[in-house]
Amino acid sequence: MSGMLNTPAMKGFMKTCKDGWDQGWHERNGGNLTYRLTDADLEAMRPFFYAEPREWVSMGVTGANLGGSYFIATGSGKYFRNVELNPEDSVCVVEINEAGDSYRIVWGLINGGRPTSEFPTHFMNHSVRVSATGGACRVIYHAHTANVIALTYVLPLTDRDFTRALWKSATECPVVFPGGVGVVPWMVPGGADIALATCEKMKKYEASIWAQHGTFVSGPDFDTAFGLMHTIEKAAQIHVLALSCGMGIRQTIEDDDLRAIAREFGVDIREEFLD
Ligand code: 2HA
Ligand code: ZN
Repeated sequence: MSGMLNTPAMKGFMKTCKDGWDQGWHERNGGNLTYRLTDADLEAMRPFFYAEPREWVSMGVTGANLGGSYFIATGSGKYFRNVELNPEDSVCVVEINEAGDSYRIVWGLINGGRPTSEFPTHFMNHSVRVSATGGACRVIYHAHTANVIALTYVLPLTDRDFTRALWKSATECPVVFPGGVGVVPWMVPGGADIALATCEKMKKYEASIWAQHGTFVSGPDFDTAFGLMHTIEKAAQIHVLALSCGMGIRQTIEDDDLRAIAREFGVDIREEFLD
């Protein structure tokens, strides 16, 4: 087991869970994380897979471009707090069948259980992001970010309104997410509807806000995905703090300032969101 836990992918996965817990984003069993293995990850991990994988489980969704891939996933009902303390009980590695419509557990969840309740959502969004990024996307991360959630009670629930509020809340934001963020209206978690609605947004954006629920981000590696989550949540916190002063917004980063940042840093800011 210790060999498995020393593989770079598993170390990165456990660190990300701990970092998210330390941020206060994962009360109880809140949030979920999945990572698509590289060939090198698979080679390093395969010796530790169980001799007998569990049975195939149909996902009810298909990601043809992910047939034959492997993921590390947090377990349904498992706590981020416990991932580092008891990884073999808290997370699993799953193999996807060639058709891309079923998984089976090849390691982890030793006391039983299934991958995260949001696994179909993660899986479909991996499929979308793998297409959108030419194969670069490997991480999908969902967290219960309090300040982002708070803003979904007071800002209009549009991609444009949220993106502009976040971009203008901290100077680095347009550099970190020049493409902006999508907003998914309140929906029942864990179901096909929220999966499909999120996929529509993630065709266009690296990150989406789930109204009254949290944030959903993607990225090529753990640091980039976590950094995106952290940057969005910190921007939301600054906006909440500024509004909480109760004196309105007196001055902000203007649209031409955003254009100037994008020019200076060589990023392609989503011009349709600028006035
Ligand atoms: O409990 O966060 O969205 C896991 C979740 C579901
Ligand atoms: Zn959630």
